[in-house]
Amino acid sequence: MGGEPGPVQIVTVNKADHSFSLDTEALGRILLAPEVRDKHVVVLSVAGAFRKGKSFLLDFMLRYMYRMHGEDWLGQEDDELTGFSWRGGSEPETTGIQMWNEVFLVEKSNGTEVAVLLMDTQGAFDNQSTVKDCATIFALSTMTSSMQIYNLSQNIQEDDLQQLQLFTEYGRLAMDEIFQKPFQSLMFLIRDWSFPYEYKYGFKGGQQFLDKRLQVKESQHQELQIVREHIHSCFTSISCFLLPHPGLKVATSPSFKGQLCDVAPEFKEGLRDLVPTILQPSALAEKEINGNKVTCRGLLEYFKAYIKIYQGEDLPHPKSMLLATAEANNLAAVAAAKDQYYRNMEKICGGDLPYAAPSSLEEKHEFFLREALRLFSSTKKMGGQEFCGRFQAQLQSELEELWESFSKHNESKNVFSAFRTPAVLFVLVCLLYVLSGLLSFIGLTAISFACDCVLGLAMMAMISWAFIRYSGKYHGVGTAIDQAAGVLLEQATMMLNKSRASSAPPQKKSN
Ligand SMILES: Nc1nc2c(ncn2[C@@H]2O[C@H](COP(=O)(O)OP(=O)(O)OP(=O)(O)O)[C@@H](O)[C@H]2O)c(=O)[nH]1
Ligand SMILES: [Mg+2]
Repeated sequence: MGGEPGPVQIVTVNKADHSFSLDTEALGRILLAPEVRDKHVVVLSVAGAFRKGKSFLLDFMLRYMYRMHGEDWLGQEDDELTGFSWRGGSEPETTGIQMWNEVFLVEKSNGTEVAVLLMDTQGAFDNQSTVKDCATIFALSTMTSSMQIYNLSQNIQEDDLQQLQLFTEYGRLAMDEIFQKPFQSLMFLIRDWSFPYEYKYGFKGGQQFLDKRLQVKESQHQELQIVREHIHSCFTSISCFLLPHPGLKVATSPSFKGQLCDVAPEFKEGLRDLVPTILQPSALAEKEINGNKVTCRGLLEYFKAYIKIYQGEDLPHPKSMLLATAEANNLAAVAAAKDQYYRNMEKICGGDLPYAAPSSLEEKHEFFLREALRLFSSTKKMGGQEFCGRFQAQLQSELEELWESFSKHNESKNVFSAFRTPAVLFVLVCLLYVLSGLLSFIGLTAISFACDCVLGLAMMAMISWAFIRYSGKYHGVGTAIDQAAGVLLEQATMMLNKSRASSAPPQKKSN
């Protein structure tokens, strides 16, 4: 592999436009090294809210991987803790997704060697990331890992489960072929567990606690049931570990560098239980996608494919709860108002009803439009004035569109307008016939012949028009004939109006 062991940034989040990029080359250097590329891969990832000790924990996992066979893998009392970068303070540290550049080859009890990768992720819900950023990081790391450690502080809150539901759903969207369950193992890791008298530290207490929290009961509200069922349906196995508080030095001291002497003994006990349980050879589960074990080489391809999906525009954008709810409220209000307008208009000029006078129809349209807008503004909606204003504008334009189609439909019911084209053509044929007769009578045979030709054309147009109306074919030609007849009629009425105006007696000028 070459180079110093250390974390490598494989996925970067662009702070300016919130886009994602995968460093294929860096990832390739890790995954395509000759000794590992064809080995089945085990990927452990830690994800969760920012500033909760994810990187800190991973560094103990690294210690275990490096000194697996040594008795005291946890290290010397005054060793500084190094590896994935971690620190105190309130500002976020890890960004995007990082991977340890050393792949650990571990022999399982059946003699096969697997490649173990450790992955650190950007903390969710910091002040710089959108919901989409957090969902993408979480989804990507869950999709590519064989064990996702969901790092939580103190308890499993309902909103933690809701976030998990949102993020896993976002992951599931990107995977098109899903047989069985889309993801593998999920481990809830509860930091600073403060109620060992209710549920003991470790896996056993964790499991009991988790069973209680994820229990689906008939008596529960459907919303709570759906979240739990969703989580159960996403992962093949779900576990939980309750980790004690590491002591005040770890949590609050700015000079703390990770020395074990400053770490509370029960936390160290917790690590001695947790880390080997998930990293010992027999516990390592290879990454599987659609039931097939994935090699390091394969994992690179999956990373490339998944990131491409998240870079594209096909997936819906996950939004904050308020924004999503406000949008749903407003859309529902738009739909209700539109529905009311539609039903009202249907009653006056719908499908089978006869032709209505355009002026009275327009009056009714204006009345119902006002009613619909009133319904929209009187419906209680979230999101504030400006946000709702956008939906009101959308409603208005949709109602205008509906009005246009209603008025066109009404127009088409007018018998006179339906027979306008053949009537115009028929009158034209008659006039030309008479004119041609007159012209040939006074000896202007050439002009009379021209008249006959136009007459022939008009007759052909008439026959074509009838055929098109009957067969429904050649729509374009039909429209052209209609338009030509329209123009003729317009010109003729204009000429008539003019001649009427010029023959009328001049009006008296008023003083
Ligand atoms: N209370 C408490 N603090 C811890 C625990 N483990 C580590 N810390 C402290 O939490 C702080 C943050 O640790 P990091 O490992 O950098 O946290 P992180 O979750 O990786 O943070 P981001 O990368 O910013 O998301 C450090 O000061 C650690 O000493 C723990 O179990 N409980
Ligand atoms: Mg971190």
